[in-house]
Amino acid sequence: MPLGLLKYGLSSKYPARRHFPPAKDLKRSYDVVIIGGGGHGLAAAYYLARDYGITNVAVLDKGYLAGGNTARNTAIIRSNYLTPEGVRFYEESMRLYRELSEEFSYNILYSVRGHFTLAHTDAAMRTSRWRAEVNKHLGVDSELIYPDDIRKLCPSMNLSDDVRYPILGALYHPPGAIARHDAVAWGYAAGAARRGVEIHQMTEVTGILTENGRVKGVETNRGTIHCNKVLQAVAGSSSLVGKMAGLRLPIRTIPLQACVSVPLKPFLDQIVVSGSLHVYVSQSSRGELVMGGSTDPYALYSTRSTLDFKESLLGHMLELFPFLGEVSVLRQWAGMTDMTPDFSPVMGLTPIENYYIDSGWGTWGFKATPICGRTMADTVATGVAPKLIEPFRLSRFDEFAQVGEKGAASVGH
Ligand code: PYC
Repeated sequence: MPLGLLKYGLSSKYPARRHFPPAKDLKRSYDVVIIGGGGHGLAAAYYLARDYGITNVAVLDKGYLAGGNTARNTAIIRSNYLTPEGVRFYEESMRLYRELSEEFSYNILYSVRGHFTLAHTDAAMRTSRWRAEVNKHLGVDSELIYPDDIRKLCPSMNLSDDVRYPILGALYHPPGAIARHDAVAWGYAAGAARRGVEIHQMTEVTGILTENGRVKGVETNRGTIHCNKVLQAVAGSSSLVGKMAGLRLPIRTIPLQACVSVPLKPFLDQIVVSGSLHVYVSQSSRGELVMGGSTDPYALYSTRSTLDFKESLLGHMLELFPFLGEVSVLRQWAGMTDMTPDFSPVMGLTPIENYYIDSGWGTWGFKATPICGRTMADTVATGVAPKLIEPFRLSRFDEFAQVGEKGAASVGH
């Protein structure tokens, strides 16, 4: 061990820098309780403190900070959605993402890569063209390109016709990016904590207290907390927590698995998605291939890894990159995705007064982190959902006003 490091470790003059203040005792009341210490909950706490000066806030998490879907996603950021509502929303999220490293003074490793959604069928070409037109109309950089263009941008991809599903074209989205997911959560957590927000890990909400249709507090494994307002931001457990408040949400929870390879020399700049082959992949700055495919074929509250998933994903990976045959998988894991019938989130007010919801993130919650934080903070502070998230209101399912976004999924379903 280098002597300097040893001296640093043993010296009381150079205490290690803390990212977060030490945990405080849980108080008996707060202005706002946020259930869920993942990216979305932490971002909402950050913007509540920064933009509204609301700092008497407790963020509660039943596990450790950002250890749920924030830790388990594949960190893809894009705004090439299908519906105008989705495109506007994710485009604003990307704008905020680009400023985050500077805003936090903390590098979130935002890396612009370009994003391909490959089309292997005429139907997929039609959807790509449709998405490209909606994107361009709203100022988002996206276009339909053909195999010769793909070859120039990504020479390592197998574009031969001699495969099961030849590539006919792709929706190309140059601003598509990746970022370090835990740095995003830590940046928000540190910024919120610095402003006075309390973050309580290992604090599980076991009940929601309501009176006359209004939220009054939460029960936890560490006692009762009274509060004026509650925001639920618990991807993977939305229906379970919603049920404690008496809400029946239109959500099914389905596992989504992913894996990484051992580190390889850089060969893949872009993010590549193929709906027909059930693959998405990018190469991290460490050289690992970060890969995923389809959701599991059943609803389940589980984060187990399966051989089925790995076998089918890697078979499909080899169709795109046959030279990877000898590469080993380093890690595999799963998250739980809360799917809505229209593949759009559920955000905003609920029938319970002062109880707000950020849920239904399905397979695309990470890229929405900054804009969810901003808009949910606005909603909690003012009691009114901003226009940008109006289309995602819970009541749309009673009003036949769904926002059908399945055509923009990267993940097979
Ligand atoms: O929405 O881009 C996406 C995505 C990729 C992997 C999971 N979701």
